[in-house]
Amino acid sequence: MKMHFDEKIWLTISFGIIMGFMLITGYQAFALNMGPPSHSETIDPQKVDQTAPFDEPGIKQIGENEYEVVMTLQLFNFTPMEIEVPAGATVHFTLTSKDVIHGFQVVNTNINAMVMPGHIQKISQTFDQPGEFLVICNEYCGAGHQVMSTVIKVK
Ligand SMILES: [Cu+2]
Repeated sequence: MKMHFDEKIWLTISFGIIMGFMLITGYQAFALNMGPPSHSETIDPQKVDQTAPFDEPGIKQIGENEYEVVMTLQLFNFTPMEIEVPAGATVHFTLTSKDVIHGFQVVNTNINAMVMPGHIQKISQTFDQPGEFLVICNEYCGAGHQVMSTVIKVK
């Protein structure tokens, strides 16, 4: 196969860029231990009900207009079912799954997280506007996936 000299140069540069990215990503992942934040805390998925804080899922006020929501996701619902916070509240979600991979997406916010069994997912959000925010599971998790939803009420 005959190849132009220009083509060889571009192929070499492209290959070099790809290798560079792979080396940088590999160095960050393995040498600097920079994984996704959800990987920093793990839990035994068989013992979620016995492990704090998931032994008491619910909503807790932790500051002036600041709340912590400890939530478990399971086929096919969210626990707690009802979340109600005042407008302007900052909510820190601590999530884990009791069975398979679920999604935690809050419509009209930037929250869109994958919730995996064995891992603790943390995500914070300030709800400035009152309203009802639909929460859906956006990872296909089984036959009842389409009914897996709840609502966050901001009053
Ligand atoms: Cu689900």
